[in-house]
Amino acid sequence: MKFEKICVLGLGYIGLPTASTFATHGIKVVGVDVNPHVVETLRNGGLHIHEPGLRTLVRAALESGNLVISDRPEEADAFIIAVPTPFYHDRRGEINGRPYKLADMRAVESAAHAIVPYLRRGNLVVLESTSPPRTTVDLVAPILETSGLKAGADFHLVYSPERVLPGQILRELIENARVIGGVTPESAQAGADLYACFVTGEIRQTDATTAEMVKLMENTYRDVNIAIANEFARLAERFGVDVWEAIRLANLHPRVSILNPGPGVGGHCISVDPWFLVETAPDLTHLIHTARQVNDSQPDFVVRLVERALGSPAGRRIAALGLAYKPDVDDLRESPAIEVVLKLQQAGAHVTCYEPFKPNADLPELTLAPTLESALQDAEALLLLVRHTTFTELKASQVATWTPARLAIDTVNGWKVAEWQAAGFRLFRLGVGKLQ
Ligand code: SAJ
Repeated sequence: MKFEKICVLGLGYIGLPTASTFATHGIKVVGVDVNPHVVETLRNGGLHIHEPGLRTLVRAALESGNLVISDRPEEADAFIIAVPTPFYHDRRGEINGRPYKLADMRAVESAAHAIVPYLRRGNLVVLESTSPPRTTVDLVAPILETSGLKAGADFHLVYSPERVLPGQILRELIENARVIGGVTPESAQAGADLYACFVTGEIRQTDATTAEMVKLMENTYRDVNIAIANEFARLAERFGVDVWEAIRLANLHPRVSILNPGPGVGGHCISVDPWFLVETAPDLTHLIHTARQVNDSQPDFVVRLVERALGSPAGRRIAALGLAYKPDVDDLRESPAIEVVLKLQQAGAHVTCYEPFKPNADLPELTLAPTLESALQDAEALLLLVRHTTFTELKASQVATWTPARLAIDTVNGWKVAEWQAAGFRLFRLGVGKLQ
């Protein structure tokens, strides 16, 4: 199938890079967002999100004339839905007394409804948003079929998950393998034809529900792997073992690859997607549910670590280093670091935070310092929460000149014990649990 014009609904972390990449590969793209601020910002040459290389890409797409920004769809050969699928904050399911989160699919529903007036025979519709299994066939197809056209017969319908890593989106969008799940083999072929326009990774065709499962399995596998690393960290502290050393040694085994413990799992993917499986089959997802609970409780574990290192946090002055959900990104969504800080504040600590990627973040509940030096100047203890390169490359001897603190609590194995000891610091590390 040939594509001259497509419409991308949702211009966030996935939709905007996707729309821009199609545009720079010669396809006319209408990028649609329902948020007037997003439309306005992009039309004025601005950017509402941060991702390395994105500014240049969006500019090239707009300047080529192939990308236009709009608040509503238009007739096109293909429609791509790339809207958020968060979970409800005010609604919960429950199984055997254990609560679980519920997916909020309203943005997908309204994007599908928005396509209906423009849907024509022979069109392709792609859902990219991470969704519970069967969403394409049970939720999206029936909405699109209110047009009078039948999915798989009159128009093609596929699910194709995005799998890009924040921080490396532009490269991974092109190079990663792409899974295309069609409601019919012909739909899958149409989807494969579309992405072949820029994807250099392998393109594999399957059915829509398998493609949905694949996406959820990938992120769930990672969540469970991190949960076991976090549980290993707790065990290591109990047994007087250094978990980082133990994991390094275990990973020498050719069939073992344990991920890293830390202050918890954040972001809008790994901490969200496993719930889509729990919600749709709560009776079959005991392990997945438990892994989520382990990772969600990790900020509490860090607070207890701080208490063991410092005594009661009440009245203590702590400098928290890093607020992003993971290293070397500016994204603060669902960040465990922020949760740790809020919990310490609730326990009475005075926490000054420094986030190098967003020193002026709009976080009214937190105290943010504009520079690292100012965050450290009155601190009694340093608390490393994110393994940003700027933090791991700090010279301990230099830090010692900026702060009266001589205690450093490291939750991400970012600092070398010998170097910090030589600079006069004692280190208290997560997964070790004693002064070093
Ligand atoms: N984390 C750990 N320990 C680790 C690795 C990560 O605690 O060893 C934490 C991070 O600090 C962060 C969270 O997990 O808080 C998630 O970070 P991440 O880098 O594992 O993943 P995301 O959420 O940035 O991106 C994931 C990726 N999925 C997989 O690697 C299977 C990405 O490819 C997906 O496209 C993305 O989710 C998504 O959009 O679904």
